[in-house]
Amino acid sequence: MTDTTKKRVLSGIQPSGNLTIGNYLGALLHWVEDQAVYDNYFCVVDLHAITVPQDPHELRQKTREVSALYIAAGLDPDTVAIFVQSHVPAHSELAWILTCLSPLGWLNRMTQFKDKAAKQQADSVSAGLLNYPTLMAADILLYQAHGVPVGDDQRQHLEFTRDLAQRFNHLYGETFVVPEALIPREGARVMGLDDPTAKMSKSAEAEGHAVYLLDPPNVVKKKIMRATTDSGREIAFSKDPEKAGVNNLLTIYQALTHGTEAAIEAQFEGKGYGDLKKAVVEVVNEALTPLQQRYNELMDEEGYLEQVLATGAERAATLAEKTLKDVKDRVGFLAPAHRWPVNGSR
Ligand code: AQP
Repeated sequence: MTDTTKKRVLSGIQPSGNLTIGNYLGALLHWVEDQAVYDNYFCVVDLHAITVPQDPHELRQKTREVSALYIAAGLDPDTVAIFVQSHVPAHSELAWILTCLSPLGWLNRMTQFKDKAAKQQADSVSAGLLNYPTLMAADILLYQAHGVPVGDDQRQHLEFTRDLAQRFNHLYGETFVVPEALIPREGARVMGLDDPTAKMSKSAEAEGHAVYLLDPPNVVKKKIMRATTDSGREIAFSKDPEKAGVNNLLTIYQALTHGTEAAIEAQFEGKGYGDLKKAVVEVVNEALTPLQQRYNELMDEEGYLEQVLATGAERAATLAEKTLKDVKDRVGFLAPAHRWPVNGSR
């Protein structure tokens, strides 16, 4: 049931690869920690995933995997709506309407588009990749979400969503809640272990780049112990690009232990980078072991995930359809007089 006494949040993750501890620390962990505070809607954004090429079999498999990881991480499916984006057609419908209101200049400025487009041949970049932020705006605005808990890399897309909501409200009258980005203080930008100047990303292919949520403890250990650091000795939070590797390890440690910067620096005073890495391995495995256990149990329970996703989509669609109906009315679409006959019966 929708809880009208609480502020609403919506967020999602693309089933475009193996979820990383970046996705966990920047997003999922905070969804779980704050789920009692909000009225929660969390989707697996498969429509977003196809903005770059995906293997169909793998996409289906990853969609189940990411859904199960939401629950394994601690989201309670009895109170939180967990659903697959493409199961609620209103996302695509509102996205088209908003596409027609999105200035090309705004879309062309998005750094994620520029980064992802640069990794592909110019003539194979899809219009979907350019329109990614419009679809994301539709996801959020459909649910009249007050807050969107995301990592720092999504800040610009949130600004875009706010601008678009204000534009629509200005043109057609107050329709959408203008949402706030809820970016965590700790873990908002986890960097690659192999290259701490680049964001940790599930679609990056280099070995040792990311710790995945389903990595076994020995793999976690190997990846973290090999993380790039520098030739110095000082263990301190720092914005110096030379110290980005150590800063990244400290960031991961802080996001999982919630200590202050000063307390963590004091804890590692006089110790070496090897000690820091061992401590990070320990806290990461402490978080991942129970999550993986629950994940395996869920995947063994036949039909459970499907039932959670069906209930979640039903709950989401009720809310989404209401907003979409209002939007269609405001832009001037003629309301259908009746529903099309089902099964060919007239
Ligand atoms: N490195 C990160 N640090 C903190 N937060 C992160 N997020 C992603 N990477 C980091 C947050 O995870 C959520 C889901 O992201 P997404 O799957 O929708 O897309 P993304 O931001 O593009 O994440 P990836 O892992 O880099 O995916 P690919 O490689 O498929 O593009 C978001 O809240 C994001 O901020």
